[in-house]
Amino acid sequence: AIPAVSLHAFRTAQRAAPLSDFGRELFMGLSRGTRSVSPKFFYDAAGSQLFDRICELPEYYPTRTEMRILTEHAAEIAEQIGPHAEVIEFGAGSLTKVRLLLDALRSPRRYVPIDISGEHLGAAAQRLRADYPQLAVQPVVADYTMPLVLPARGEGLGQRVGFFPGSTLGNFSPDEALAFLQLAQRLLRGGGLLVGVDLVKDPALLHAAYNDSQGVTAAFNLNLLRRANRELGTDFDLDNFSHAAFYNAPLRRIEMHLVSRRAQGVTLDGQRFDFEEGETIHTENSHKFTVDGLRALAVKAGLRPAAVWTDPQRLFSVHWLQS
Ligand code: AVI
Repeated sequence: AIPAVSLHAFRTAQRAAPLSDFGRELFMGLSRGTRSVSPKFFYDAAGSQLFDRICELPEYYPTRTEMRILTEHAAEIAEQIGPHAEVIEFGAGSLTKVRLLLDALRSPRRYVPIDISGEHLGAAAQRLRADYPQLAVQPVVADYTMPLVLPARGEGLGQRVGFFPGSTLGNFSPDEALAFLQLAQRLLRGGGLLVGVDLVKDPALLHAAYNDSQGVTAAFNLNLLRRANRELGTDFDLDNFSHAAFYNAPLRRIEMHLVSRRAQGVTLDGQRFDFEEGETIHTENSHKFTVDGLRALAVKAGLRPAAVWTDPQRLFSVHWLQS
């Protein structure tokens, strides 16, 4: 058992400890008139598991649809990319998706997953090495929205291919999306970017995808408060906030919010933040694109749209943008 005195010292030290990135960003986000926090903080261990469950939900069509596109058009994608490719994945998310790409390509030589979490990366790399013994797997721990250094090119490598599936691009603001594409353009010169983005569609389908009947998306959204309570010592009462997701048609995006169900106060780092009933914390934007809109954005970033694949219902799109 921990003696009471050291427990007290631990708590005091914890209170005095400087806030983490999450703490700082939440503090600033709660201090603004319109309260918000970046969706990047959804993905602690529990949040990542909830996101994996979202991808399996009957209403959440993007994952399934993108995987079908990658499978059905594997030969054409491989044709565009050519042999001996070097695949750079932005965010070491779904090994399932990169496997589809690696299986489609002719003798890919190197796979470089970039992710901010080294822990996640190491395990992912190990599993892939076991299954693709001919592939050099060289993870890079970095924030891929910042300029970064990739392993030197070396002999015998084909095109350098960026892989950015899942419509993660849609979680950026339009300015951030452009900045990311510009960064990718510089990094991938002589090769290209294979990017998957969700398409504008019947709002009812979008609404269902972000308000699933099992409540997994609601749990994913609320987990942000659970994480804050655990990591930052906040006192959010999870029963007093609810999940809200709706399509903002003029801005072509799903917005996710956490809505205060009544007037209440929450404390972070010694500061009290008051909420009125109905006041929200804006937790995510998920932008939806048209095929032409994405291609125009790519051109603005200096990329050349070379091919696009969609499903028959045009729910989702995968673009090959040459650099
Ligand atoms: C990761 N990202 C593309 C997902 C999306 O659809 O915007 C995150 C998500 N949010 C709610 N459901 C899924």
